[in-house]
Amino acid sequence: PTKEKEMETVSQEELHNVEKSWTTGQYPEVKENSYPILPKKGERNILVTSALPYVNNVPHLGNIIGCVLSADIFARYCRQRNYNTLYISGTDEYGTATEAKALQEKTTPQVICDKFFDIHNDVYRWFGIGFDYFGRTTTPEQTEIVQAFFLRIKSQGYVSSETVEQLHCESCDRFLADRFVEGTCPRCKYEDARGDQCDGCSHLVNAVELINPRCKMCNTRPVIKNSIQFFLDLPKIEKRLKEYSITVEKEWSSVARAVSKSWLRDGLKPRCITRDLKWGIPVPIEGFENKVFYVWFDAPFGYISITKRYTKEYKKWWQPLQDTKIDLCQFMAKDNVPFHAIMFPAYLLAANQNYTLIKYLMATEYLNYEDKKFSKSRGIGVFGTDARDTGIPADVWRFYLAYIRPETQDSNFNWVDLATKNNSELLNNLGNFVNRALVFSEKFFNSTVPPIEAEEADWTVLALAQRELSCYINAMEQAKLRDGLKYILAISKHGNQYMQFQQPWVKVKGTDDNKKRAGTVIAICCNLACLLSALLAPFMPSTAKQLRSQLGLSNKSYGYIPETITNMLPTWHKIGKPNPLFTKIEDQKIEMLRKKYDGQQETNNGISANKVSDESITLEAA
Ligand code: MET
Repeated sequence: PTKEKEMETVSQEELHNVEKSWTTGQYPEVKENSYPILPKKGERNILVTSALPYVNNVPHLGNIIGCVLSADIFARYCRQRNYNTLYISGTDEYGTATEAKALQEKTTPQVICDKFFDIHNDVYRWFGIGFDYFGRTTTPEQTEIVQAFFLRIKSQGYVSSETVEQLHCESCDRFLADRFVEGTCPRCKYEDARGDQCDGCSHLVNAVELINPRCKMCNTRPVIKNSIQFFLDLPKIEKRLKEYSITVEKEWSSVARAVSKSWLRDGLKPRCITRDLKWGIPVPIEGFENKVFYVWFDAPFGYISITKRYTKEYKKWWQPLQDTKIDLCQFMAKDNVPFHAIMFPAYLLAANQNYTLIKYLMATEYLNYEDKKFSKSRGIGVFGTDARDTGIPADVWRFYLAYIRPETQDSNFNWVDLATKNNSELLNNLGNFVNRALVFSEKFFNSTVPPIEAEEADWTVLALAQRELSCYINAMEQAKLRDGLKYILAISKHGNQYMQFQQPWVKVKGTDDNKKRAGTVIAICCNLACLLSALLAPFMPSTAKQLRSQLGLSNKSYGYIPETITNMLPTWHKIGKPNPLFTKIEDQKIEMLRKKYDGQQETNNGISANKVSDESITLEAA
């Protein structure tokens, strides 16, 4: 319960409960996973995905916290709770954006995909994202699954065909996807409107209505031609979609629920799922040889095909036996919600083959950068490998991004705030607490955990920690990661206050009884440090590893995340060598970094900046 916490008092019941769990509770190990990770009957099985990033963009901090990092923190939490957890993601490689990028760089889409796949992979690796598998959509598995799904959905009566008007460039001999055509906006007469949206009045544009349309590649005037396309009959599936939605949406993040509700309220219309493009999955129907599937038809199946690349037993996750329950948890930014709340479930329901449907849709709002929008072309914001170049450790980035995660509204990245949070929360609060606990054990008790004879003050700090722990679990189960992190910091704050009040460094020099008291206090603090190492691990895995090695714990696991506080370190447990976990970030450094990424600099990492690759990220979604 996230109820407001009373001032630092605890009830008799809380004291009693924590004493009981401390003295009788068992502390389990985290089970070791062996390949392949598969769901099991009667256990909690969690399939975690993050939206598959478009391959033509270099991800920025907002993309990272919106998708792969949030999903990673959640998946790590699940693993430390001993849930069977599989975390997959990969790059989304088809579609016009890739084709446009290839044209611009005068190369083939495949070359673009290979190059950007490596960039994504590098960036995520550096951020410590622990995918069980990071794949891509340009695989034979993807083609096979998408084509088979299409045929199946068609055979179930959910696909129709219709003739649509499209712009065709005679000189390039191709139909022009929206982003390949420009012209005058029919509404505001702005001359450089794109085929999907006008930058002059920011209204959506229908490409065939542009005045004086011109092909972006050769500048000639395209003609209107008819073309036949396949449509998904969403109205036909609407009722089933609504029934399903009602059962799951309660648990979705608020923005996800709002978007899904408004789509269903407005009523669904048939959606075109094929395109006259070259770069995509071919439509396996006679007469449609020159068409491919729309990228938002193929992309969601990437989750399935990437799981198939991971294990040939992928159906155990996607078409589980009746008695095996799978919780599919999908992470994304809000612009992706319609495709996961409506489209993907519609495809799966239309197939009528008991596919695993989304259970938790964890969408975030947007992250701004110093009150502006991230823009690769204008050099605003931290992109790709920039974070690594700052010299700030990946874990500190992870911490700060989780701290400002746009969970309930858009949020803002701010350099000064990053330094403040690092210096106050990590260094002075958390780092200071665990370091003092360990240094006192080293200095006064020969690096061991002394025996505990707990009194009311000790039970009280444990009861306070228990309160935060319960809130932490509750928040994390709902992927409220930002809250989860704050409960961790609250535990170390209680720890610091307790230590400050008990002054073990004074008591250790007093009478025998005083010495015993000091021992108890230090042992309690070491135990809290141990608890903190487990709770922190999803957010800051390498810091947690260091802390666990300083605590003298094997680095095989990050530690089980318990629901109730137990004694985790036996009496006389030998700890390792204490070392500060965090370093101060100085003002000058922050000032330098703030200047460097505020749009004044040249684009800096060798990836040519351009309009198509960033400002139009959401266009495919339109
Ligand atoms: N590529 C999409 C995006 O980056 C997400 C696809 S998820 C199946 O918005």
